[in-house]
Amino acid sequence: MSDDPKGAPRYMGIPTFMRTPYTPDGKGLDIALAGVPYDGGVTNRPGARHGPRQIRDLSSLTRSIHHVSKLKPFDVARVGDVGDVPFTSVYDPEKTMDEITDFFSTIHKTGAMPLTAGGDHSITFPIMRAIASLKKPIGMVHVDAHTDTWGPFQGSKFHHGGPFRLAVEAGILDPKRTVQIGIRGAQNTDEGWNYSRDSGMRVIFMEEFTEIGVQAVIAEARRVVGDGPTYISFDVDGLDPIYAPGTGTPEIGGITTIEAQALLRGLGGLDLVGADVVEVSPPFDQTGNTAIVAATMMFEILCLLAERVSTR
Ligand SMILES: [Mn+2]
Repeated sequence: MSDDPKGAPRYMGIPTFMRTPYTPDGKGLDIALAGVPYDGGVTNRPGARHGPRQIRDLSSLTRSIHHVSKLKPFDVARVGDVGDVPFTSVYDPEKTMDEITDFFSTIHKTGAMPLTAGGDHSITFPIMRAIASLKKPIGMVHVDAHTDTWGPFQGSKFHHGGPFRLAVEAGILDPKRTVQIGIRGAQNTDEGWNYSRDSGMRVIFMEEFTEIGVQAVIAEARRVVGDGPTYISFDVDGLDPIYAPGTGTPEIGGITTIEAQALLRGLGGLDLVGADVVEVSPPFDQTGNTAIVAATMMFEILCLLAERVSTR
């Protein structure tokens, strides 16, 4: 929302994402800010179901002019908050996934691009189902500590460690146009790392990130995704937990916030089709800083999407 200095103070009113108008049908929007309050897919510490509400609250700090590009995203694109996926079956993961796909299909049909706040990372597969097709599989820039390409766990494939294996198996995510950035941390098996590598994904472990630096990572990400349709999925656990402690499965030795901002700013001009920021868990976010970080990364991504809208 335009930050009119004569307008109401930013802390007032009912919180929507970045103080944009609540637009539940998505009609007339270029960019739809959405919430998916679901954490039934976590393998360890829960709480990400409370992410959208907390990010909405803290995103009231958002202002209207990007300080580097000087872009005014709310002036060049129509941006609104389409609300949360209205769940009816949160105890049934498969039905929950279908409800997420239905919600984003409705938005996709209006022509709006979704920018989503999670929720745990299991929500990205059903979002991709809504905006990608077998005819046009999408590529992805994926920031995360984990590849999220693991197989079934505890009898279910719909957990937050597996969305991108599901998307590849469904034929809607092109692994050869997928780059995973910031990967690190010990695992109990190596099958997820192996799946990423063997399917053709470009995996940039944190050690390589540190070695080559953010500008080389940007160049490599752009080379991998090319000029085809591309999704950005940003897991806050890709960041070092000193910047984003409020998350379910933190891993030390991660990306800094300024590196992540530089990385996102380096993705301008790609054929972006949507994005999400996931895994903010407010119960582990005592200061609210993780939600501020997530809202700020959403603003960085919003500027990319708005630039894309303004040039198409
Ligand atoms: Mn993840």
